[in-house]
Parts: sequence; C-alpha cells; structure tokens
Amino acid sequence: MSSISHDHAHGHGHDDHGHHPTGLMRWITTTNHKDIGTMYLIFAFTMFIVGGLLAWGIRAELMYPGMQLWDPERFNSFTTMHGLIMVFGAIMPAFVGFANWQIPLMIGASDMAFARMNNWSFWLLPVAAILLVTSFFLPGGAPAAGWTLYAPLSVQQGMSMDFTIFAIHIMGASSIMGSINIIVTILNMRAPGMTLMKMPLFVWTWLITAYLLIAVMPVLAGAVTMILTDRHFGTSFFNAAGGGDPVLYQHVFCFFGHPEVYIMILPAFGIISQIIPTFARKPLFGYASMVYATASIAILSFIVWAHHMFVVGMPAAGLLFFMYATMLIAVPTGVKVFNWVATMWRGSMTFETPMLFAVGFIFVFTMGGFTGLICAIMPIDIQIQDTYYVVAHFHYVLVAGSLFALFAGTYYWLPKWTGHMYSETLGKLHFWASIIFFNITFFPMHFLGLAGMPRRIPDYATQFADFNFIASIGAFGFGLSQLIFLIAVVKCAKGGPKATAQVWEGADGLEWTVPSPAPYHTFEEPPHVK
Ligand code: CU1
Repeated sequence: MSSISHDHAHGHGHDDHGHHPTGLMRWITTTNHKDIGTMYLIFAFTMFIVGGLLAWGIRAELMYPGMQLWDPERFNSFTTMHGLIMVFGAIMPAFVGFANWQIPLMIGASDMAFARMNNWSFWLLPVAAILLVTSFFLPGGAPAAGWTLYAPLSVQQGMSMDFTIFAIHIMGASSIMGSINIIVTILNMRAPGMTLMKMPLFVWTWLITAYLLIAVMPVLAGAVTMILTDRHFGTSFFNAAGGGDPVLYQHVFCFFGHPEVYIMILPAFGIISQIIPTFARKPLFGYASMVYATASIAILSFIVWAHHMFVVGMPAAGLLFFMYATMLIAVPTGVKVFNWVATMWRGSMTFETPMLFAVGFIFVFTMGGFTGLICAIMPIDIQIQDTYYVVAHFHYVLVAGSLFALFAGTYYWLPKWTGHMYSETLGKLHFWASIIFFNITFFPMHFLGLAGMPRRIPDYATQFADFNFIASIGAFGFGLSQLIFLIAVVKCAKGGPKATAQVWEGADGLEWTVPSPAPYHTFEEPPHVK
C-alpha cells in the first residue's frame, strides 16, 4: 500500500551504496515492517507445527489407557514444551506479526518507529526457539515441570531448565522491545486527523496489549531468575528448608500469567472487531465501549491472579476477593460479544472464510468464556482444579479464541499482503475441518474433568477411556486440517486471481478504519446497503 513512500523513508542507507541486500541477507538485515511481519508469521507457523507435533505425542499416549509410547518423564516434557512453544513461539509472535503488518498501514505511518530495533526484536526469537528445542537433546531431557515451571520441581530438574530460563529471558526482551516499538509508533506516527478515538480497533487492542506486555514480562523474568539463583547461587526463594516458600513462586508466576492470557486474546478481539463490520457491511456497534471494555479487561487482569491458586490455602477474604474480581471480567467481555452481535444485527452479511472464522470465534470462544466463569467460582474450582475441565477451558479460549482469530485475520488480510485472492474453497474446507475437529478434541475433555481425570498424567483409569479415544481422534484430525491452511496460504502467496483494491465487496472502507463520530443508528437500514 505504502511501499513506495516507505522505501524513500527507510531505504536511503542502502541507496547511498547503490545496492539492496538480496536473498538471505535481505531478510537478516531488513527494517521493513512488512518483511518483519512476514518473518514473525512464518516463525509462528513453524513453531505451531512443532507444538502441534508435541500435542500429537500427548494425544497418542492418551488414546488408550496404560503406558504405550513414552515414559512419564518424557510425557511431562511434552506437555511442558507444548505449552511453552504454543504460548511464546506460536500465538504471541503471530500477533506481533499482525501488528507489524497492520499497525503502520492502519494509522498511515511509513514504518514502525524503531525500524532497526524491530529487526532485532524478531531475530532474537529464533535464538530462543533453538535454545528451547535443543533442550530435548540435553542430558535429562527437556524440562518437565509444566509450562508454568512450578517450583520446587523446576529448581530440581536438569540443565535443560537453564536453557529454558535463558530462552524466556530472550523472548521477554524481544516482547518488551516489540511493545515499546508498537506504543511509540501508535502514539507518535498517526496520520494527521487520526485521533486516538478514530483508530481502528485492532490498533487499540494492540496499544493496550503492549502496555500489558511491558508490565508483566519483567515479572516473569523475575520469577525465572529466582528459580535460576535457587538452582545455582545458593538462594532459597522457593525452598522451604532454606526459609523460602513454593507458593511464592505461584504468586509471582500467576501475576504474570493472568495478564498473559489477555495478551493472547486482546489482539484477537481487535481482529474480530475489524472483520465483523466488513462482512456485515455496517460500522462497528459501540466503538467507544469496545475501547473502554478492552482497557477494563486489561486493568482487571492485574487483580485476579490467585484464581489459579484456590487450593494453596488462602484466607477466606482472599478467596472471595479473587473470585468476585474474576467474575467482574465477564462484564466487559460480555459488552464485546454484545457489540459484535449487534454489529451483525440486520447487516447484509456474507460468509467468506474470514467471516466464518470470526463467527466461529464468537460462538466457540464464548463457550470458553463461560467455562472460565465456572472455573472462577471458587467452590467449584476446588473440585475441578488440575483436571481436564481446565484443559478444556483454556483450549477453548486459546485455540477457538486466539488461533481462530489469527486464521480469520490471515484470510482477511492475505489479499492485501500478497496481492492475490486465496482459494475460498480451501479456506472454507479449512474452517469446517478445524471447527469440527476442534470440538471433537476438546469438548469431551469437559466430561473427563468433571469426572475427575487429572491433567498432566500419561495414564488414567479405564473409565476415562472412551472420551480420551474421541479426543485423540479429534486431535489427529485437527492437526491434519492445518495442512489445508498451509496449502491455501502458499498457493495465495505464489499466485492466483488478482485482488482488487476494495477486496471485500460493498464494505466501503470498513475494512481499514472505523468511522467516528458514533455510527449511524445501527438498528436502522444501514446507509451502505442499497
Ligand atoms: Cu487467570
């Protein structure tokens, strides 16, 4: 869109010497936000495959009761690495990739504010990923303390834990630099006339997410540094024998961990808020309330962390506070879901692949939201703590939430990114395969959890066999379905029918900006529809 002006703004260093780096050097040295966005997305998809193969390893073992494939330690390392890789390697970098591509385009900036730091933010990630993945080949195998790296287990495990701690430090530095870049770009580089309350919702959600990242990545760094000093430098932060307390680790980790779950969902809300108006051919309903809801969720996310810890032994006042605070988050989240539905109300909707994923997101993510509310009810949580109910809950939020929004956004913006239309047939096939296999995989886990099956175990009692078998079939199908996505994207990048400037018919610029002042009365016939 702005590639010509962009080259003038940032390419002059190379022009002076009369050449542009090509091939691999181009990608290593690039400061172009589009190149860097693409690299983030390719990196994220690669890690999604690695994390997915680990999920297959988990589901293969759990397909039948009894011990089949892996010893328990190896199984634990699979669940640990699956979580770490999906959170830090796949979901988060994918959203940063979207931020790089879309934020400068949406606010009319020539590039990100710190284009060279942007390059460094990306290239730290493969280094961290290599540290994480090589830990499988170290003596003692990969870390097996859960993605939460709970002490005291994480203090006792082998040298792979040191690799993981180092990888987390590097990824944290990358996230903080990326967040500073995003905040400065949004606050300083908007086109004249674009006030904050005229910014597209995706830009708003990323602005707020970037503040969350800057606030909590240092907390995670602190937590894993305390593990490191407990391991090697004689401290006893988490060791009761030395006067420490393992529960301290849970408090510090979860103070990072809960805002982290919103880091992984707020940009998804932003993507959905761009897509729904386009395919309903109406302005977003309740723009301002969307912004305030996003900010409220972010603020509330700091005061709910101990809902992960209802069974550690907390005073009743603490239990009640964290229960009610958590329930409060359902209010702004409900505002968002209401606004999306109100946007669709009496719209002239069409259901191309991005809209299918967006509507699928609203339906299935909301189910994950409701089970979250159930987990927030302290007396119930005490029953379902550490069971498959929790596994079902957070996969509804992270797969049907974050991942489906990423798919929706990819199909939505691919024509802008590549200049070509993707195959609608492949896209729709990918959607239906994904949503069906997703539910086959994770819906039975609610029943398993309610029946008492614990998470993070390689074997289980025979009464859990049927639902586990169904879940495993679903997981194999879900993984294979992602090949359709890969084929659709590669085909689109290589060629295909040319995308028009408008791309989505009848959307009259809705795909880029959300008009302000407040939309035309949205319960009337919209002005866009003839
Ligand atoms: Cu939480």
